[in-house]
Amino acid sequence: MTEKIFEEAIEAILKGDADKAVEVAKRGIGEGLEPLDLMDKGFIPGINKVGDLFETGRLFLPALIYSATAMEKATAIINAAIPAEKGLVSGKILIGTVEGDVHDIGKTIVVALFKANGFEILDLGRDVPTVRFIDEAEKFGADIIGTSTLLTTTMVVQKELEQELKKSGLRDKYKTIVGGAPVTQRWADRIGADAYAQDAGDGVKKVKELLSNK
Ligand code: B1M
Repeated sequence: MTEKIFEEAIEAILKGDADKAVEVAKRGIGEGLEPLDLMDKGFIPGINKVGDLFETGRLFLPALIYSATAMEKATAIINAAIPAEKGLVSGKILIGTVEGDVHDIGKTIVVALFKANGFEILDLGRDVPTVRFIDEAEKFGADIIGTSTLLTTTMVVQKELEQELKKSGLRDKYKTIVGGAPVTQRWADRIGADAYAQDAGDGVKKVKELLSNK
């Protein structure tokens, strides 16, 4: 039963069928599935398959866009259903996808889970210039600046943020966390970020650690 709904989610994303993706997301939540389970075992494997087909030239940009739209709509339903956690920790997190990159599906899942854990979030969206991360962090009074990137070509912008923070004498004022499919712990260490998270759940764990060491 549960396996079937995961398969339906995968298929809806592969077909780029937004109506079906929305219907499956609503049905799954309605049947009491854990929102993040439905995401991790259904919709994410679906969009990953789409990415693989795109990379190997078996699926083209228009189809990728249909699948992405279906994924965005399903993600909005799932994010809204993530339950608030108990034992909340306080902290202000500024987050966005770096300049040059419009991928934001994963980042919005991270934002939803951060919110569910009681953090105060300012989401700057996608394609965010480095200088804006810093200006907004100052205005918001952020504790943590989080950046997401999905393109190997824009990973360097995460490094640019570290450099700009240092240049402006603000590096010690904030903790930084980096994420996104091509990002690794090794990359985080190399650029001097304070933390790396591989998914939304890991992100919550890492920001809690960062805040307790602040
Ligand atoms: Co694009 N795309 N895309 N794409 N796309 C990738 C990333 C790609 C790997 C596909 C491929 O070729 N296999 C490839 C990049 C190759 C590379 O860099 N080496 C690629 C490309 C090439 C492109 C374009 C250049 C295509 C073109 O125009 N020719 C273009 C880029 C435009 C630009 O940004 N300037 C493009 C466009 C698009 C769409 C707009 C169609 C759409 C995005 C829609 C949107 O985001 N609103 C899209 C999509 C959907 C994908 C794939 C298929 C799926 C991405 C996704 O949503 N994954 C992707 C292939 C792939 O990644 N398998 C691909 C699901 C999501 C839940 O996972 O984002 O990894 P993810 O987030 C995870 C973790 O990474 C982590 O937690 C999340 C939840 O678990 N995480 C964080 C993420 N951010 C975090 C931040 C944190 C902590 C954890 O703290 C701050």
